[in-house]
Amino acid sequence: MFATLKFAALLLAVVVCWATQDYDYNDAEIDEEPTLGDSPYGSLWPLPQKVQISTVVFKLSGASFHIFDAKESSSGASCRLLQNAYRSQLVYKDEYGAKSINRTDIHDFPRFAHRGLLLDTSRHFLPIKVILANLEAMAWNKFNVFHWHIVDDPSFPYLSRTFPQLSQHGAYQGIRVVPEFDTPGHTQSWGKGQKDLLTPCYSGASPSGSFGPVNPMLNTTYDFMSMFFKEVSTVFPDAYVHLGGDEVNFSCWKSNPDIQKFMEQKGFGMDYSKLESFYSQRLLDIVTTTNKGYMIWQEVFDNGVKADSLIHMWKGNQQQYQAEMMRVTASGYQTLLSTPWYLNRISYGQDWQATYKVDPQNFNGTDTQKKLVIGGEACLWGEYVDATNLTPRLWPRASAVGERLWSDRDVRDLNDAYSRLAKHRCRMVQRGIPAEPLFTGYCAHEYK
Ligand code: CP6
Repeated sequence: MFATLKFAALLLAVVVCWATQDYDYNDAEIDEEPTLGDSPYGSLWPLPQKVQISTVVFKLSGASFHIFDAKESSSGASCRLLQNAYRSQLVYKDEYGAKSINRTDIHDFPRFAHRGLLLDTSRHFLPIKVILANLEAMAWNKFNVFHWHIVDDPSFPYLSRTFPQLSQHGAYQGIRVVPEFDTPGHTQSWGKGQKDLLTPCYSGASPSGSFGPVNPMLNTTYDFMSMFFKEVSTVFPDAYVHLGGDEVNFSCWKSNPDIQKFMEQKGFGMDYSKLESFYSQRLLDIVTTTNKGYMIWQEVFDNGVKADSLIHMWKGNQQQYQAEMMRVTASGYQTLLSTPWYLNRISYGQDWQATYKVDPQNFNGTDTQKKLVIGGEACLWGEYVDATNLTPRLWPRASAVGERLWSDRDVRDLNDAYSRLAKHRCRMVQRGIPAEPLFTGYCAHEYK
């Protein structure tokens, strides 16, 4: 084992022994002033138990240079960690650019087995990213125990599966995660791993080999959904799941003779939206047993499903969605607006302005109805978006939705918003979010 360590540490030493650092600290409070000259150990940290860096330098040629594990080494070629260490650290360039290596002997092991660091996540919220970054830094400093002081007087961020109310009431507010599992349409990917879940489509009298929406006539479908949503309800702590329900294409159901028979039995006639509602109602009943609330796209309401749910608007032009919100709230349902906030749609110009002008409560209805509008969501659908363009397409356009959903309804002066948003966008850029520009110009931080 030490042979392995020895070799790994050798590689490290090779790198650090020539690395020079600028030291810059205030020595006013230090009694004994340390010498600020270079250590013979460069920047090695923590110092190995035994290290001998010789002055013997080997010049390497790419053609003849090979790395072998020590005879006693148990690592072998499969050890990723060492392989990476070899690549990054073994060879350095001298002042003339020649690849070089110092002969170095290191014998290393930890003095103590428990090398811990305590972090406190109760006094302040610590984003996961920050915790992870510090675990990484712990590894650089050879700490091996993260002592997580997770809860205390101020907050309870531990999510207990057994006592979820502890974190529901005791944690600081963060960002809720509402997962959407969209069915019965938009489910082609489910069919690959779950036999008989989707409806086989027919071409004339025989199956065509393609599949349509979830098969609503089989009991196995509902057994599957029961088990699936039971799991989902425990994985995602939020009180809501989004059940989708949009854009169900009836052509496959229509083509299938078994579905046709089922329609007859149920007395649905030729109205396939009744079949869709049959499915939705059973799914909603299943999810109710998991003690979750649910959100659904507006079609489920349009099809007359009766359920205590949150209706999510996404379709139509302004006049159409305003009329729909009037109907939905008149029926007593809570609603969320997304229709005018499809940020996946882009156009040449300052399209944030139209986004900004929207008022989700601007429809014909009583005060009681308006109160049922609990907010909205900006949507960035993914057909034309991946990691390369997501962030600039989203920001600062989503900021306009953010202000509309946060600020008073009277905050709607476009000139004022432009000036603040341009600066806000620069601030995001400065913080590492590549938000696109609103228009021509530059950020103050770019010419400082
Ligand atoms: N996927 C799913 C989508 C869309 C919807 N549902 C969608 C529809 C129209 C536009 C963008 C996205 N891609 N499952 C609608 C809710 Cl413009």
